[in-house]
Amino acid sequence: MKAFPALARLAAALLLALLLAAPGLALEAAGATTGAPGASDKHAKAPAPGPGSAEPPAGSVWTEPRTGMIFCWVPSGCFVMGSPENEFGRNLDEGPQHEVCLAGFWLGQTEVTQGQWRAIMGNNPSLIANGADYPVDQVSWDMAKAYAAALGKKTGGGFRLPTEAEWEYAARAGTRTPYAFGEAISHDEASFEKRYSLPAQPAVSKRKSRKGRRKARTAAPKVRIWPNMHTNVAGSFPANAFGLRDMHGNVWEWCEDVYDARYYARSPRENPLNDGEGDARVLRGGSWVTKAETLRSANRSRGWPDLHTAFYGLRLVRPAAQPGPALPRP
Ligand SMILES: [Ca+2]
Ligand SMILES: [Ca+2]
Repeated sequence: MKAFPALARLAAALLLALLLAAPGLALEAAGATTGAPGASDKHAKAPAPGPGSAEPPAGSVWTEPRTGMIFCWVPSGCFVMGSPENEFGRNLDEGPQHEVCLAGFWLGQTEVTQGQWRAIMGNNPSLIANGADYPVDQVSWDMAKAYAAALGKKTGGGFRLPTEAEWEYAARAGTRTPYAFGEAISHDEASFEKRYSLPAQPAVSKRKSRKGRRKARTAAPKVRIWPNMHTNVAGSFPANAFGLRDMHGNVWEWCEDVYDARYYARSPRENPLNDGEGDARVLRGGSWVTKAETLRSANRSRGWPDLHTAFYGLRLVRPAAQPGPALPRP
């Protein structure tokens, strides 16, 4: 220490005093030497395709030979998932908005049709059984999973439901507006808000007066038929920038994820999939009977896995031969 020059000792003392006087500077200095984790990859690109597996060109399509099901290539990329707080019809579970990056995948151009369902399962569960080209309805999440597995078994390919993030990325197709077609959606662009009425059920409350109960019992059902109760032929409406049709409306589409209203606050940036605790599964895109705001790209809904209604259908993913979400085996 005796050899340590006085000038250097003075400089070291001055530097120490400076660091103590300015804790922010000390923190920054520490960060600069250790490297804050995650800071350097903040603006990284989407997960790169595996070695030697170049992505198909944008706009590529592939047809599954047995069912004729057409798949559109959805290229790798990043997007902002969720909706801004001022979006009309927004629910709290659409936030916080966060960046998500996905590996590319093939996604059904349309919802699975009744003909495509029958070709693999030998039946048609649809309530609105208007023809082979209409989307299959009355499909539960369990049934959708079984269809994906059966198609894979019969054709030797792997098929699955989209993750919730894949679904929203595909629905947006590069847009940040509520719909892929802009700020609003019209009946020339999607199947929604069709009116139907169930026969009126006498709803008698125990708290009602005797007169009220008698009136309810004798009231004639207001509507005996379900007017306009139908889906549209799959693919009737314009495609989005990825070539996909009916992401907005027609039938709700099941996703793989367990529904969790708070998932966005903790979901990973790359290829998120909520396979955690919970029973309800995610439904996306609204249906032929729901309001325009339910069709928004960011809207999230849910259903029990065995619930099947005339509003629920599906669309399939054919995984690319490259790293993607680790999904449970069917
Ligand atoms: Ca749909
Ligand atoms: Ca919702």
